[in-house]
Formats: sequence, structure tokens, C-alpha cells
Amino acid sequence: MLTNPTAMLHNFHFFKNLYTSFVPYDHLKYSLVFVSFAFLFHFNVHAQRPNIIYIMTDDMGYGDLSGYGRKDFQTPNLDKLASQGIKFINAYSAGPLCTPTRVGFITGRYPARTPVGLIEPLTGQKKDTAIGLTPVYPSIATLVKASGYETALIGKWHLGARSKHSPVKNGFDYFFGIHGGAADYISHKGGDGLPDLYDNDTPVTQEGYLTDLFSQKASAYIKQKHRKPFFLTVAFTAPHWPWQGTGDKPYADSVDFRVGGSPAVYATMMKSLDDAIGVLMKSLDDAGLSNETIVIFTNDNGGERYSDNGGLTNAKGTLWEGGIRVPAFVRWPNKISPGTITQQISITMDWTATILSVAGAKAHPDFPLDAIDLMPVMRANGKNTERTLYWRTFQRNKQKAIRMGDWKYLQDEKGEYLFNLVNDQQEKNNLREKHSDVFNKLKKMYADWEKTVPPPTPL
Ligand SMILES: [Ca+2]
Repeated sequence: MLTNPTAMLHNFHFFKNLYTSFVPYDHLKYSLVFVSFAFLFHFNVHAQRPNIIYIMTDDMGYGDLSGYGRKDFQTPNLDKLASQGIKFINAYSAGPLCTPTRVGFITGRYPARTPVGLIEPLTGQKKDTAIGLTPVYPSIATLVKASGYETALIGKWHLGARSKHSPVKNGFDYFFGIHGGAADYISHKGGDGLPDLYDNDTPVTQEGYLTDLFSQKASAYIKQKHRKPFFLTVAFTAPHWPWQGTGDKPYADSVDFRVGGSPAVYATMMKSLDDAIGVLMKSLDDAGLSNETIVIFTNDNGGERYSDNGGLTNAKGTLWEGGIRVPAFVRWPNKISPGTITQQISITMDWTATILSVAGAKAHPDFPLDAIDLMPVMRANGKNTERTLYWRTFQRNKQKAIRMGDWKYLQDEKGEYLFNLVNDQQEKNNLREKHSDVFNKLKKMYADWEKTVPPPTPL
């Protein structure tokens, strides 16, 4: 619960005056020091417990926001949010596909450490239906809830469709959204043609364009009375296929979700998404919560057919920069300076570590995080931390990558590469021969890391 400092100050003066009328001055002096410390301690503990909103979009390209370079449409609400805080230009997703990245966020660990993270992605087909997240693997929601937060997930889950895998079994007090990887924006059916909209564990039917429904639900959640600080994850399905804007017809059950679309339809999907962010931020303002809420925005993997990947090579599903580099920014008034841009290299799991840190929660000792808390970097004059990050994808593309500082080792189906990403973000200049020492070192480090995670699961 957040403390009102004005009320506390009033109480403090009241008790000070009361005390003065009964006790000698010397005694009073020392007591007041004690009371002051108690006051400051009490105030600080509570002041450090903001509400937390984590927004993750789906399949957005690195260059899909006008603030990250998109030219043919504008995303004013997202750009404004980015400008009110710190913008990461070297942020990565944990994986190049939906399920692995979501596993990375929920567990704070490399996706491959958790069985469901080996599925790239969950398709809802027979072999997948027994797989999903269970409370054996502590989720960020469980940990933050144990630390005294209300928890909610609105949007896409994609970590298992059975009842035992549901968000409400994995630490979320409230869930509204879809279990699968994609849903028709109008009919809310999944790719299998079956309805996929839930309120907690209850299937529901509700009219509305999916992006709008999610923002309306999230807005209502923000505005409702909270007894504790809240942790709200809003996982939009936009701009993931099917390619539909508001007012479009539902896809027929026989039509594949990947069919259709156009740059114009994509632009309307992005506009709806941007409008939804505007609705959420206005709700925070209306509820008077903007100053005591940290808002984190990012995306789950590189862009798809109509995306702008900002000139990066390749796209979703690959470990080239176009598959894993994502927009990311954080707003926390009075804690993070507006208009800041950081070069800090980061990955999905870092948001988990950061959220646990601001919530005063700790990882389970048996499940240590593969992540750093980004708060020290995000505070004024924060120094960057050198990172070494690993990725693997196996089921559709077979690729491996490690980034250490400026360097990236990449192995794909065609060969092995060494890039210096500071000089060559587009990964055009293979330095494998020229810097064979770095190449060999990174390749060895990758092999050592791979021994620490379970082997991949064949399709
Ligand atoms: Ca995705």
C-alpha cells in the first residue's frame, strides 16, 4: 500500500507536539531523532514499492515505431512514452519466437532451462498439449505476489493451454486473454478454429477488437481499487497475424492466419496498438498513479512480413539481429530521467530481474536468474554493464549465437560468423578469419554454456 507523505507529516507533527507537552527536552531530542529515522525508514520502504506495468507486444520489428525509425505511419503514444523515460537501443528478446521469450520473462532464465521453453513455439497441436508452465518453475508473478503485490495478466499467455498451465495457476490473481499463440482479432478463435478467450479460467464471449478489449480490461484493472501495489502484465497480440484491423471480418475457419494482409492493414493494427497505449497511460493519469508506477515496454521477437526491422538482417525465427533485437523503454517519473537513451545491452530476463528488484522480491534460490537488475543503469548517470548473452533456436531454424561486449558469434544453417556489432549492426562483415582468436573464444564459451542447459527437443 502506498503511503501518503502529507498525511504522514501531519501525523508526525501531531505526535511531536503531544510528546513535547509531557517530556523533558534532552529526552525529547534523542527520541525525536529516533522518530525521524523511523519516519524516514517507513516512508522509504513504501516509496520504493511502485505499481509495475509490463507491456509486451508481439512480432513488432525493431524499426516499427516512428521513434525507432518507421516512416510510413506514426506511433505517437508509444513515442511519447519512450520520450518520458529511458530508451534502450540495444535490447534483445530471449528468443526469436513467442513461447521461448515468454518463458524467459516468466522465469527470468534462459528459455532452454525450462521444458516449455524448448518448444518453438507451442502450436496447440497434439504433441504440444501436454506441455506448459507449471508452478514447479517459479514465475515472476508468484514471486512478486509473495512480496505483497496484486498480480494480473491481460493478453496472450502462450505457455500452455491446459488448466494446470493457466496463468492463475502460475501466480496471476487475475487473467483475461488467450491461451494460444494467436487469435482472430474479431472472433477471438485460435488457429484451430476454437474459441480462445478466457476470464480467469472461464471461457467467455465478448464483442470487440482484441487489442481494444485488452486495453479496456487493463484500463479497468488500473482504475479499480487496489489494496496493495499491483503488477500488471499486458501482453498484446498485436501486431502478430492474423492481419486484421478494426471493422474487418473474421477469418473463415478454413483460412490460415498467415494468409492476407498488406502494409495498410499492418499500419491500422499498429495504430490500434498505439491507441491502446494511449488508453493505458490516460488511465494511469486519471487514477493519479502515473508518478508511482513504473512502465516497461518491450516486444517478444523480431518482426514479420510487414514489419520494418530497422535495416537489421533477417527476421522473426532467426538469431540474426532482425530476429532478436527489439524496442524497449521504461518510464518511472522522478526515478528515471526523461529523454534518456542508453546503449546498455539487455535481454528479456533483465526485465524480470528489474521487476523483482523494484517489488522487493527475490528469485527462488534453486532457480537463479540469468539476468541483471537494470535499475542501477537506468538511474541518472548509471554506468553500463558489460554483458555476455546466449541464444539457441533448434526446432525450425538451427542457429546458435552469443554476444559478448561488441562481438557476436553466430552459427546458422549456412555457416559460422563473427561480427563486431558496434561497427556493423547489419552483420555484413564476417570477421571470422580476421579475428580468429575472438571467434574461437566465443565459440568455446558458447559450447561451455550449452552444457548448462538441456539439449533441444526435436520437432
Ligand atoms: Ca512473437
